[in-house]
Amino acid sequence: MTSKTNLTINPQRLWDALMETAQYGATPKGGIKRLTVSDEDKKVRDWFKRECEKLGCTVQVDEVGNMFATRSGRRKDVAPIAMGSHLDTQPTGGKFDGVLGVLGALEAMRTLVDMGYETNAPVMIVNWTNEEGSRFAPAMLCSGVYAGVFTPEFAYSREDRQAIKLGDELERIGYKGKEKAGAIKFQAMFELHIEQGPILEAESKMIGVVTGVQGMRWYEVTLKGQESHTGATPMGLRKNALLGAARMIDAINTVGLNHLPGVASVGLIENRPNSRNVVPGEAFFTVDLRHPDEGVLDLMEKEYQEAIARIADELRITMEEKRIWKSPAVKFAPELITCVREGVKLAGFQSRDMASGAGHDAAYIARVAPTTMIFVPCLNGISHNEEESTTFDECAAGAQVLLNAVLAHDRSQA
Ligand code: HGY
Ligand code: MN
Ligand code: MN
Repeated sequence: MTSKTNLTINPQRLWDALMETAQYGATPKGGIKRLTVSDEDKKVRDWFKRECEKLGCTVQVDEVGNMFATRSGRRKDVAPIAMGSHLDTQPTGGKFDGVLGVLGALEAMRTLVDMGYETNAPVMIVNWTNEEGSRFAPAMLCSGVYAGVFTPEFAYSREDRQAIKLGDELERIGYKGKEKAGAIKFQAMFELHIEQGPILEAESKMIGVVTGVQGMRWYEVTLKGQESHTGATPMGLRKNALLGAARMIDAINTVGLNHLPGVASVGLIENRPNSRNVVPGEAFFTVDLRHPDEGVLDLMEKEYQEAIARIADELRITMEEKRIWKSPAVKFAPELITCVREGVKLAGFQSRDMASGAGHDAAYIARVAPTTMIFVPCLNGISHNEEESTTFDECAAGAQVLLNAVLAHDRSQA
């Protein structure tokens, strides 16, 4: 067994794994549509399980489908050091969001095995179920179950827009495991992820040393007006739900502009009956508010709720609004951030500290174990887009720093 401290990952093998798994849910535009617990997700989970077992890892699955692949270390009496992220994607997702974190961890594990390197603590890779929250809201749902934020029953009950339940889908694809959520322990978690924003690229930095995640809140709004004939209903007598949604969407955008660097977005909208010559009687849309400061988020929430109530009143439509998710701002573990800094230095990359604009499983895991993240750039900061692109060298840099950081933490615990 060697005990060198600067093991080198295999960049080509990592790239090949990224391209090989991109076939599961590949889209004509070069992205990935691998919605959580879909058939495509099952295929990539099966692939991931096989690859980890080939390395001699034990693979466990918990009751909400979270996957844990563990390689033993010298010590049997200490909890593993984990590297985790997610394999599910947005409907028009890219090849790297989440995937780089899981496959970068696999590459780190493959390197340890290749080099016959025995760590002090066991090392683990985690694939968290339903990070995206696109098919089943909210996001980071099953790392949230692991962290005790949601119950397994709540997760099972979540329905997609076709009223299919997450619990039934987990059963159907064979990933409703027998381990209790939260029962499989680890002493720390590092998450490698693409930045999904433009900062690292703009500053020509290879690595983001992530210090925390901003606060995030999701809401659902249902508007009810009156369906009527577009030709025979005078403008002044209409109760137009879609017009209400349009004005509210603009008002929500203004809330974001009034609280920079906060953000406010509407991403999903449904219009009923969606017929070209019917004044829309009903509209449904989702709201996503984020800011690093919880106090400002409270203000944004109040302003948005007041604005939509005023608009509903003006247009004589009814409005139902509810918050379905609140993930408070999170700070990561200083001792793990130090390991990332060591990992960056050993690898010889330029880096900068930054908070994460996007949500990640690490935000919930930080509640139950020391956690931190490592970012690499993505082209033009574009993500949640089939054109999402991170280079061969950037992927390799991230995986190398991930391995270095894990080994630095392992040595600090020895
Ligand atoms: O919404 C998010 O920030 C994450 O991509 N699920
Ligand atoms: Mn992600
Ligand atoms: Mn994402």
